[in-house]
Amino acid sequence: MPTDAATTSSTTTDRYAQSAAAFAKARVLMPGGVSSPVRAYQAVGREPVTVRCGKGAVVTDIDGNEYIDYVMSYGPLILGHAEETVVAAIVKAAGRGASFGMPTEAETQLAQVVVDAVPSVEVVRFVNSGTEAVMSAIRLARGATGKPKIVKCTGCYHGHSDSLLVQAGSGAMTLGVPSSPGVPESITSNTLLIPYNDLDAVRETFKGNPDQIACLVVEPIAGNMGCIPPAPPAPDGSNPGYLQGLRDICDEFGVLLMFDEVMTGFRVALGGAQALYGVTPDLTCLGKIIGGGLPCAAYGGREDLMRQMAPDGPIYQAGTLSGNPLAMAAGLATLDALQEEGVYEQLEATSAKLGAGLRDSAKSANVPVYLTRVGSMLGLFFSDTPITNYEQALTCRTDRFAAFFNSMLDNGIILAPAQYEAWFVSMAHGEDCVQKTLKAAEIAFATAAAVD
Ligand code: KE4
Repeated sequence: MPTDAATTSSTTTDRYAQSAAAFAKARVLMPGGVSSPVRAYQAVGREPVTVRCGKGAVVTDIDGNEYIDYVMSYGPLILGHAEETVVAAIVKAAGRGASFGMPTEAETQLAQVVVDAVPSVEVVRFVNSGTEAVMSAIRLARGATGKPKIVKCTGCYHGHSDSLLVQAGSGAMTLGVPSSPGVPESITSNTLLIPYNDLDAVRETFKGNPDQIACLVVEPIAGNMGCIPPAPPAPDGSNPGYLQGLRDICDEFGVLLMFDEVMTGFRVALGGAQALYGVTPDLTCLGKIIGGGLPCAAYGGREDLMRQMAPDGPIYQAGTLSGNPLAMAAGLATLDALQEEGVYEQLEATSAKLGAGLRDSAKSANVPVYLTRVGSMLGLFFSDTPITNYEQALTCRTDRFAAFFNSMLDNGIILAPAQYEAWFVSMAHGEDCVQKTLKAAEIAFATAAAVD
């Protein structure tokens, strides 16, 4: 288990010597030394650790430091690192061949699991990343409706395809490039932006663009500006809640509703956020967990829409490694495990204890935080006011987050290195992990509180 850095004798720089050397090499060969920007730790003012291995809830860096991990690869590893049944399934599949470019039964088996679990999905297509899933689903929505415009929420992140890299969350928000250079105005002019959790803005945008909008794409639980749940129904019934409100307004204006459940799919419930909140979109994008840590994502939904994808229909999308046997095997093993009795209850119990402990610890340290949680997805905002959208998220004390992050890392807890990411709890996180995390958090909140 993680060493308690507070008691280690070596200095922190010694503790990370191998990672520092490895990162220096990586930076020579790769932009920022990383394969995805957020991993470069620029938002927390230090160099990243380089990981050697992971097992269960713990990752070990190349200096031998162990960390309880709440990144969990940004969501896929809901069973924990190197889970035995997933590893065995991958090894067995690899022995039969890694890729064929021909149909395999594993694709049909995983498709059946997805169709059975996710309420909106009647037909599904596998791709290799969440970016690809959302990009393809947007093409389908535009092709099926003949309308050019799409609507997205500021702060939501739907991957890095051109149409969607507009006021995007996650790494784009962290690095201050929510709308990236290199994306032509001719493309982004068809992307309309609205604030998250604001139904009036949806209605106004739809009214202002009659018969122009193919779909509205949304993270049903925003997980890329921290974790921001959808606004609940008003107690007096005056407002049906954000997600049901989106469903109603999309129906009123004939706009397709697309849930990007790349992060929430199989995370917050077996059927994702749409099952949890009882709101069914027309199209759904999935990723992360359905690949069990290997590259796999999917888009699916109403059969009348999905049948318009080639080769059934004319809308084109393809991929050499789509539905590859290794990812199918890892995904099947993962989703099989998630169908066991009591899995989501265990995730809920562990996450609730962690969330309550963090809230209490921050209060004891007199550092204002706004903590959110939906199942095993948590958000910890360094803010003294509630955070319900992108504009509010931007007011967070990212300096205090950085201090908190660095103290947690030095004390054996590794988080996503950005205020605008979520925490992920897995089946491998037990009581011992929670207690060690809360012990480290006491120190980290005190450190954050000292940042004026
Ligand atoms: P990928 O292309 O990274 O597989 O998926 C893009 C994507 C789409 N939709 C949602 C809701 C997502 O959260 C993501 C990716 N999430 C980020 C984490 N916030 C990936 C981490 C990274 O980019 O390194």
